[in-house]
Amino acid sequence: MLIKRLGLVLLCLSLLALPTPAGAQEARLEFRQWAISATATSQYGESSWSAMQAAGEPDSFGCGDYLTAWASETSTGQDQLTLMYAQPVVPTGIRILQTYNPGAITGVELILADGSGTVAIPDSADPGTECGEAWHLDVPADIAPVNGVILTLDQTITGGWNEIDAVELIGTVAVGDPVELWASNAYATSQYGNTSWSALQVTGRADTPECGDNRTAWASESSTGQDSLTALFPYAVIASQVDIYQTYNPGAITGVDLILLDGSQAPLENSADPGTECPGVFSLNITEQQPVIGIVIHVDQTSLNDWNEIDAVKITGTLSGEWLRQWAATAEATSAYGEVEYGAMQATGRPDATECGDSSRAWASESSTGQDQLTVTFGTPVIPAEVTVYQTYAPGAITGIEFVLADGSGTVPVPDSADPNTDCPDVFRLPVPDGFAPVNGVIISVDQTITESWNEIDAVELAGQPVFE
Ligand SMILES: [Ca+2]
Ligand SMILES: [Ca+2]
Ligand SMILES: [Ca+2]
Repeated sequence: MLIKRLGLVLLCLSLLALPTPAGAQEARLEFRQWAISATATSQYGESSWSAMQAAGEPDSFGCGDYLTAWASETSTGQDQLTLMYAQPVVPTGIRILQTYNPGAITGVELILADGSGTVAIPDSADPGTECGEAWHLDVPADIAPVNGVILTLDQTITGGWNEIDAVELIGTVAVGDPVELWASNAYATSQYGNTSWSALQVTGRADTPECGDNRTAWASESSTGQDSLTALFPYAVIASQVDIYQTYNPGAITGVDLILLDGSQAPLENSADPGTECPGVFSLNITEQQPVIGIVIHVDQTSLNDWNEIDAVKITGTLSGEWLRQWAATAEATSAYGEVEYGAMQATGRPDATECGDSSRAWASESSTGQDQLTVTFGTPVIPAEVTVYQTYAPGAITGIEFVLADGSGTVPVPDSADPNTDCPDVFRLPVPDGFAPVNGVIISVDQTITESWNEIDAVELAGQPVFE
């Protein structure tokens, strides 16, 4: 017995002493982000068409001269647009959204996060992107972490303003790396509206700079409500701090729970708001060294008699690598009502048609009584734990959900995955039983002879344990 134990100890010691095997990759996860700031050698306006219009998520849909995109001072300018990002990543790609006269970008550079300079991407002139479409530029492997992108434009080529709406930096972050994450999904026991003041207003970066009643923050249905707001993060984090951005009547938060990997909730001690300024950030330190996937904020507005509005939630810590949630990256369908509007691609990305109603930003099939399938795929394969389908018109037609196996070997149905709910809008949350192999796609079957109307789908989210290559 003693010899066996000694052997085990020796084995452990020798394992510790072993160098990392050649070719072994550290566990890395894809990380996508929009710029947090932007500057340019010139801009058409201080606010409209300014460089900052190229920061943040896309907000100029289609092709045209939009004041929500950056434009240089002159239509034939030779200019540079520089975008900065919060999270340093090992880059894998850049997505550039141009809304007017594409064709002037002559080169793209990346800014190294350690401040040591820039790296030019070879062959990075615009290959001829259609106006209003995204240009995905692959980045050579083995570039050090970057946190900025520089676009060089020569608009003597286009003879017109090459307007840029948004630039997404795609890269990877290693498990154990420090991260700051904003909530990527949220729901609440009640909300004042389906779009304005909805729980989804808590997702993304803080965007409500002033104290006041603002539709870009979550508010409960009643000004005296006792409610809880659940904010979910895109990755599991070994958290050190949670920040709750409050923009109206702080003081109603009675407690905060952490959501752990198994979905259980752990109350944080001393997590009632002691009195944050308005606007203000209520920061909570976290000492538990375990992965956190979300938080639940409890508010009691009875004594306040007014809405305690919450704008955003941020978590700080290190990437744990045990959980992620992601919106669909690509989509196709057996039919669609339009190629772009109502097209399958309208079901990708985060929800953007949250009001109940017929929206061209959601997928709709060709016929209102069609039996159709929508197939969406995701960037990172996961062992699935939860699927969420955002429906914005005539819910009730989803008859079942299947997974697409990541190894390409086929599809597997999810048991009891019909959504007979006809509330509109409907967020269909489907917990997935254990035991599935890694998946990277979801197939949603609809039978609209049930609803006799278009069961429009705005967004699809897949959550689970990521699988590393
Ligand atoms: Ca923009
Ligand atoms: Ca907000
Ligand atoms: Ca959509």
